[in-house]
Amino acid sequence: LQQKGCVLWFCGLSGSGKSTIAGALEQVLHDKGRFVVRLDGDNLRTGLNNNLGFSDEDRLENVRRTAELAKVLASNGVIVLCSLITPRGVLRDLARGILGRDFSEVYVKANYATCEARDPKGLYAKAANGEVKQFTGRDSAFEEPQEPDLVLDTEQLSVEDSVFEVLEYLRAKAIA
Ligand code: GGZ
Repeated sequence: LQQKGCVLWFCGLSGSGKSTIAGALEQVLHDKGRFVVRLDGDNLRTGLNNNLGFSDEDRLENVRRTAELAKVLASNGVIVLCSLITPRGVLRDLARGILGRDFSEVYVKANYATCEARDPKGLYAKAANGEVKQFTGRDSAFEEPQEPDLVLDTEQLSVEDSVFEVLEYLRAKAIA
């Protein structure tokens, strides 16, 4: 019997913890015997989406392609963990429209100052001195999700706490 697929769509600022949480969650779900695929914005931008930048148009196409790919995977029983900034309501609505019932919006919440202090890749420093343009939360808008299915406040929660929250959510939805 094929298990039910789904898409957990992690949105939030660069450095908010999307990829870290998705990585830890992948381990746990894998250990439970589930087939998990991660689609990470930053990674996809080196291949499938390597012709896209950070304009509004390109971000839309980035989200569209990723959602279409996630749809194929989820329909094959995969739990798909997408981590893309997805900075605007229209982008999240686009993904939800493509994925329908399989889609869950998970807001990985940390504010700009927190992410700037973490700055794991040095991008906030580069944005501050103009080396990175159209930087989300600085030159390019980040609209807070209004009705996410789940919020993970990474200023308060550890990675393990966030993973636990997602597992509870999946259990409630009878997915894992
Ligand atoms: C935002 C940028 C930018 C700009 C490069 N703005 O934290 P990261 O480094 O590893 O992941 C970020 C990634 C954002 O790509 P997404 O595909 O997730 O974005 S979107 O959903 O908006 O299409 C960041 C890096 O790329 N990065 N330049 N200007 N993030």
